[in-house]
Amino acid sequence: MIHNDHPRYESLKLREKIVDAYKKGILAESGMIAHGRGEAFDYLLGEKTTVNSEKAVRAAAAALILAKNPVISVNGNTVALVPNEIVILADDLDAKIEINLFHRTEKRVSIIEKVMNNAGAKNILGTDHEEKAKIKGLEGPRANSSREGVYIADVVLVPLEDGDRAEALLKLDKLLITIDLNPLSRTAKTATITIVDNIVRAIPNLIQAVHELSNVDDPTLHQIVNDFNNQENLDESLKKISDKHTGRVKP
Ligand code: PTJ
Repeated sequence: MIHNDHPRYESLKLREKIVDAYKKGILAESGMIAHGRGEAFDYLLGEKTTVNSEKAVRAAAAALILAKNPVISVNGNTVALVPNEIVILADDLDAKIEINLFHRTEKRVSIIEKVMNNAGAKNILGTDHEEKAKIKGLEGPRANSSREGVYIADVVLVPLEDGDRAEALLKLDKLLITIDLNPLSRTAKTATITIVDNIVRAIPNLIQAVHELSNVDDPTLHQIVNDFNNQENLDESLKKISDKHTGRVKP
């Protein structure tokens, strides 16, 4: 039991969720390691949403609203931390949710499907009772995508993704949005829009931004997407880390 006056309360609560998700079979073993890496970057970023993340969230929301076929691809870590929020975001955008696992087993897919259904998802794609289409340039189980989902999507939100799949999806001319606390990761550098923030803050911020931009006209939304420069945004995130820890700016 963690007391809420503990200075690392929020971080410890997330750890608890991650361990619990591992015990329930949602999370891959290496999902815990991935979480630890994210945690380290979150610490360096001050465990708060930065201005850069806000900019990326706005661009991501605009791209998702403009999308004809938006898909949210989920893995174990995403489902461990924000299952309900993913369902809200998908409903607001009329987007599909697809399971795509790096460490895929039939058992994990079915557990994750149940968790998402309990969170209110109506039609989960990427399960084992569905015909798949292969993503060019990828090998292994991650290469299989749902014919109704990622395969035909124009905009894909893939939080905590690995670099290979991000590159393969981008080569298929999809607009790729990721959420990754590590601004140096291959995925962060590859994606069209990278939100450098913890997924537990990024998804609620995205839900809010989608609401705020829902009545904005298409040319303005296109402008928001076009004005966003991912490399510049990542550079600013890195600068924020170094400035923060060399005392150049106040936290
Ligand atoms: O559930 P599976 O089988 O699909 O496996 C998922 C993992 C995450 C294990 C797999 O995709 C993997 O190994 O990912 P990587 O290559 O470790 O990348 C995960 C990235 O997510 C790292 O750059 C972390 O910094 C980042 N990350 C971890 N936790 C969070 C995060 N970013 C945002 N919010 C987090 N909570």
